Amino acid sequence: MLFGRSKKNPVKIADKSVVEWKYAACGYCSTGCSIEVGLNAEGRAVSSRGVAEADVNRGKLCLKGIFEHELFDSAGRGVVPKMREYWHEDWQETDWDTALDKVHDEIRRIQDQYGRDSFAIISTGQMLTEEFYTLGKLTRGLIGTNNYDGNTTLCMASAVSGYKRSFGSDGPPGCYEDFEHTDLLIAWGSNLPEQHPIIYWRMKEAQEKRGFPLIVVDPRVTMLAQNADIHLPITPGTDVVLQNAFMHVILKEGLQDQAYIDANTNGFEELKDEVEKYDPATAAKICGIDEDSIRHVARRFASAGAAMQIWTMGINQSTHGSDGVVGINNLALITGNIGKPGGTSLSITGQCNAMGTREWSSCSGLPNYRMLEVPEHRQEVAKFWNVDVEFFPGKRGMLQTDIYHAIESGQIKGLWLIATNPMSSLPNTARIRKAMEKLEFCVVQDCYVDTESAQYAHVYLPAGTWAEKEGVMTNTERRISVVKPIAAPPGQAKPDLWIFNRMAERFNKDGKVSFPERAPEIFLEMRELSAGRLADITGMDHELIENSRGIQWPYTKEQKDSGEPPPRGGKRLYTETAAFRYADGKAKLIPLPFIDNNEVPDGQYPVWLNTGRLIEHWHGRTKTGKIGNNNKYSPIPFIEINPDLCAELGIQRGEYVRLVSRRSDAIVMAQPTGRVPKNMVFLPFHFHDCANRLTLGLLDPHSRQPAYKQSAVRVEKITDQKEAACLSMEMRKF
Ligand SMILES: Nc1nc2c(c(=O)[nH]1)N[C@H]1C(S)=C(S)[C@@H](COP(=O)(O)OP(=O)(O)OC[C@H]3O[C@@H](n4cnc5c(=O)[nH]c(N)nc54)[C@H](O)[C@@H]3O)O[C@H]1N2
Ligand SMILES: Nc1nc2c(c(=O)[nH]1)N[C@H]1C(S)=C(S)[C@@H](COP(=O)(O)OP(=O)(O)OC[C@H]3O[C@@H](n4cnc5c(=O)[nH]c(N)nc54)[C@H](O)[C@@H]3O)O[C@H]1N2
Ligand code: SF4
Ligand SMILES: [Mo]
Repeated sequence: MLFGRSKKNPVKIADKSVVEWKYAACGYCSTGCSIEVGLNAEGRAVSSRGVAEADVNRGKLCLKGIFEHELFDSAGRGVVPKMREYWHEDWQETDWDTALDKVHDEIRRIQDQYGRDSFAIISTGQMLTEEFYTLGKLTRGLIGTNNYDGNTTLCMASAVSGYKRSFGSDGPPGCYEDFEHTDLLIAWGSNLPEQHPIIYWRMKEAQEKRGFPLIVVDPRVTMLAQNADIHLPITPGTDVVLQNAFMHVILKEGLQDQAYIDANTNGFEELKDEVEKYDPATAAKICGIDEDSIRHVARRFASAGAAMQIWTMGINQSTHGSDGVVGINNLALITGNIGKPGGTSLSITGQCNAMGTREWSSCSGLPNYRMLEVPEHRQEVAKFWNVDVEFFPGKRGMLQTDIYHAIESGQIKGLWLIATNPMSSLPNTARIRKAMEKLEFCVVQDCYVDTESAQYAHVYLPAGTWAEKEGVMTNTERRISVVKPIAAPPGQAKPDLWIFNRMAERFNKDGKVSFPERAPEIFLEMRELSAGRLADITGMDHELIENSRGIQWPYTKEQKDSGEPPPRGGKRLYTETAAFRYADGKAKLIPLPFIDNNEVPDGQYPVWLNTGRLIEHWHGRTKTGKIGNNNKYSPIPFIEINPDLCAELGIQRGEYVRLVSRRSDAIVMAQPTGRVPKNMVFLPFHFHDCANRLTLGLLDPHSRQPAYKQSAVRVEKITDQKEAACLSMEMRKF
């Protein structure tokens, strides 16, 4: 017998026989990495690699980007339009004209019968910006429903609302380069190494060079918390209390930047009165962080030369999500940490183009942060699009989470879902299921045909995805990158832009409104509309963006003409020279009284249910569930559970357990770990019909975003493990 390494085959890297590399930006998360996809002699995509000269990722990619080319021919892709009379019938294949005519006719039938707003449209953060802009023009300018929103309400709505309340406008003020200038970083509810691996790499590299302290606020010991100098394991849902306590210490000890406050903000006295109530001893009892740590972190934050805060869903997905964002902004403002290198409040965005939809989709208003409520904005856009200004609604309609309630109550009768899968991603899916069953007409436009939501559709439109399309995306730091077509959509599937343009023809019979066919032309149209706006892109075009491997907005014609190559665009907003977006140019300090309105653990449901993500999977796994190298890491729904709780309940590692909430139950595998405290389980929400059976999802009053991370459950031991394994198979789908 042969033993030892010398007898083993040497490791060989497979030769993929790449003959050509094609450029795109990654279509998963909002980091915005530049990718090159390798094609073999037959033109098949066989490999992906990071682009070395791209400023964002500098040659790196994470586990999702590296296998992204496998999406093109993955299982479950939709290849032909389908129709049926009732959602529970079998599908009939059809042609595009028939399917699109049906959608047009049903939209108009429902609007004629029940009123314009009885048909709702819900889109996404995962299309290209020109697609968002075109859908916005079609919806606001021709279809005319005001119940038009995106899945970003589940994701970034609290950040948007918090930025608007503090600064007078949405738009993240910082950039990744700030890591290279900061003296201290607080990360609130953000697991950067798993959810934004390349931003994490940028942060870690800067930290290794400069040695700034990293403070992580998260109830779990996440991968980021493991690497932190100080980990503050906060009681779920109480971040606002900790923020108020930090400010209490800063103001009591006179550590604020009074000159900055006086010159740039309103509302200081009101804020001071409110935070007076949050002395560390009182706050500690609510937020679970001891007094000394509160004092210590507050002092270090206020005395750092430049201090930076980032956050993600641990803040946004809460009943005080918008307040949590305002609290972060308050802290930044009272210490003068906005708009300066290393001093910023940077929301880490979620989906690849969640920013593009905020800027251009018209979901919350009109293009480029214009508002339906502002007469000049309405006039400008109506004239530009050649539509009647009175056709625009006077104010924003329902948000996604409210649209489902309106379907339940019969106010909304028809729904067009575009690149979002609410049956997997909305809270309390039993309620969503009932709503979907009530729809008179539902059309699902998705690159996969096997989504949970397509079960309830009357028409299915097969879409292209990612680099089967052409257009731009904006990342977390406002950097616009271009995606170029690398593969053709499979079968008869079509790019979303093509679908919107064909739909527009049906609503635009007299040709009054123009719908350019190609993304580079649409970009030029958007560019015109951006002149003088916050997201000014008048200096950009597709070619310049590609050659620069991404440009940050604002990047104006004047900047371009002044010609400093290569163009970098605007690194920061609200710098010394650029005012806040309120009329007087000042930011608002807003007092944040804390109201504890969450579902909290009790005798019957004694354990916090915290839900979130894993590095290898993407949301409902329509994509990563089909890619072996991603799916193999965690094909089975599982919970992180504390070993002490396992011991108390007699649960062994790898056994299936039942989680029960007031809504429903789910079968998951137990993975004991010290990452969660004894009174919490963490459940990744990637698995079919699993996490969101359990969640309550109370809504934030400002942003209407659900509190996905704070529900109460009970963990039950299961004696028949075989049956449990079969039940859990259902949740593994794909
Ligand atoms: N691999 C991968 N990457 C992704 C995604 C994906 O599906 N897979 N999705 C993308 C999208 S759309 C988004 S929005 C981002 C999300 O990125 P993240 O927000 O970083 O990810 P999550 O796991 O949802 O939640 C982050 C943390 O919030 C913590 N948390 C829970 N409750 C609280 C609380 O009350 N306070 C605080 N401070 N923290 C709390 C959780 O313990 C968790 O560790 O990731 C993006 N990147
Ligand atoms: N419990 C719990 N639930 C959550 C969260 C949580 O942390 N916990 N997080 C929430 C957050 S932050 C988010 S962002 C949402 C995400 O919620 P969803 O938007 O429902 O999630 P995805 O699974 O990414 O759905 C995107 C759909 O678009 C399709 N698609 C992808 N690319 C394209 C394309 O180019 N064109 C078309 N037409 N279709 C495409 C995909 O196949 C998929 O079906 O989930 C939310 N739900
Ligand atoms: S970090 Fe995000 S953008 Fe970069 S390769 Fe990974 S998934 Fe793609
Ligand atoms: Mo998200």
